[in-house]
Formats: sequence, C-alpha cells, structure tokens
Amino acid sequence: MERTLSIVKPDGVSKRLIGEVIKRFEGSGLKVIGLKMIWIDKKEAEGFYAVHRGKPFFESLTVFMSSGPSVVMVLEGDGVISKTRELMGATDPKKAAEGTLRRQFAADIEHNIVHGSDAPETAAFEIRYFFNALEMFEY
Ligand code: IDP
Ligand code: MG
Repeated sequence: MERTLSIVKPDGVSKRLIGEVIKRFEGSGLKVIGLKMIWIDKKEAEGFYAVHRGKPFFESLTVFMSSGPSVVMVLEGDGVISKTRELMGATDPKKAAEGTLRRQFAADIEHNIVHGSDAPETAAFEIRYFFNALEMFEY
C-alpha cells in the first residue's frame, strides 16, 4: 500500500488547522498510520528540504519551518501521494484550485500550511526522516 508524509506546518498549527487537515485526509479514505507533534529545528529543516538548497527561498523556508511546532503524519492508501497533493492544492495558494486546503487557508506561497511528498522515492526519504518502524501502525 502506498504511503506519504504530510506535515501541518507551523502556520497551519498556529491557525488551529490540525483537525481540518486530518479531517480532509481521513474523509478521502486515507488512513493515518503515524502521527506526532514536533518542533523541527533549523538543521532538521535544512536536511528535510535539501533538494531546495541553493534556491532563493531556502533560508526563509527553513527559518519558517523551525519557527514553531509542526504535526507530522504518515498516511496510507491507494494513490495517497496524488490524493494528498490534490487536497492540498498548488504550492502557491493563488494558483491552487478552489476548495483546496492551500487556497482556503494559506497566506502565501511560502506559508502554505501543509506539506505532502511528491513521489514514492521522496515519500520513502521523508517518512524515514521523521518516523521509525515502531511509530507506524498497521490497523
Ligand atoms: P510543494 O510543497 O508544493 O511540494 P515545493 O516546490 O517542493 O512545493 O517547495 C517546498 C516549499 O517551499 C513550499 O511548500 C513552500 O513552503 C516553499 N516555497 C516553494 N516555492 C517558493 C517560492 O517561490 N517562494 C517562497 N517559498 C517557496
Ligand atoms: Mg515539494
């Protein structure tokens, strides 16, 4: 079964959107198999977003991601990667489809409340980055 990593980013947590994000994922038939609140530090944010190192927004993004607690979760389901990306909407909320999480709640392209892996390989890396085998559950 396909898995993905999602994060309710610090802006999403401070806007009290943890429940809203999980409600939409679960409401689409996806299963939460791992879940925790963590405060990502600057170095961890840099490692997580290593593919974006060198881009103009890298410094600001990693400061933002370490600015408060996040909720990280592992989701499982058929087509979970594309389903979560669809529910999130485009990176830039101005370009995100009507009714998506980012369109509805995000402030701007950086502060866009939620993360979701974009491919099976990145999902595998991202899940391992935050979760060990004992923190994910079959049910
Ligand atoms: P994604 O989260 O939709 O997969 P990515 O291109 O992987 O988007 O970028 C990772 C994160 O970096 C975005 O979610 C957003 O927070 C931030 N970001 C991406 N592009 C920009 C930009 O042009 N300016 C500022 N922040 C950006
Ligand atoms: Mg991405």
